[in-house]
Amino acid sequence: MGAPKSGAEWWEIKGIEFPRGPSNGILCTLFFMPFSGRRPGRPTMTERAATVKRDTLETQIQVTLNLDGDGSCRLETGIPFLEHMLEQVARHGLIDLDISARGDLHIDAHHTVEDIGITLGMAVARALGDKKGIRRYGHAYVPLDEALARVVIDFSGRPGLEFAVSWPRARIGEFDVDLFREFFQGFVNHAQVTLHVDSLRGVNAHHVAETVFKAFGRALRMALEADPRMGEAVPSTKGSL
Ligand SMILES: [Mn+2]
Repeated sequence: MGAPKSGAEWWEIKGIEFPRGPSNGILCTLFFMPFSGRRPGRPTMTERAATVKRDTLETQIQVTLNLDGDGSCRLETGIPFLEHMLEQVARHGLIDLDISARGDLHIDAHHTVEDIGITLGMAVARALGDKKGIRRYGHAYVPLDEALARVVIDFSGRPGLEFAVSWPRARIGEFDVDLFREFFQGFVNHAQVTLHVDSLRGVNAHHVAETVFKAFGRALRMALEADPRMGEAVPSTKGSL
């Protein structure tokens, strides 16, 4: 791995190899990039960014993100509708997101969608670190015309998904809507969050999906932002999350 370069601010890059990852038989390599310096204008919270690379026989995925970004994103997944949804997470979560994914799309999009959720969850957990000074809880209601979704998230340290979305149709273009639950389950398991996703109404499946992902981005933003009154405290009476 590269050594830190000279200058007022630099990345410390540590490569950590895990021959066996959280799932059986996968090779999982993490490039963990905590930021050692302080950025002007952000005096209380160190930069929260991470790159995670996850390779299996089914998919090869790399996610780079910055939780304190401006919502810019670069997506290369081979699944256009999922990219449309991930753009919403970046834009409404104000998270910079760079995702490259290659998967066994000749079978179907299942492995690729699930594994992008897993790798995104890992990257968020890595970037977030010890959760000091964050709001921890986030929620959002987002409408799009007739559709309305509510997403509530807790960076609890425990994976839990409640997913109450009924789809007006089985596919959006080529995209199988069953895969959205797989995406969120993968994310939840690896970000270690409690996530409640409810579609409250909607007759257009594209609208339903878009409200869910926009609300997810908004809820993420609220939960991950600094709470000035929390200071350096971990938002739990246990003292850790
Ligand atoms: Mn749309």
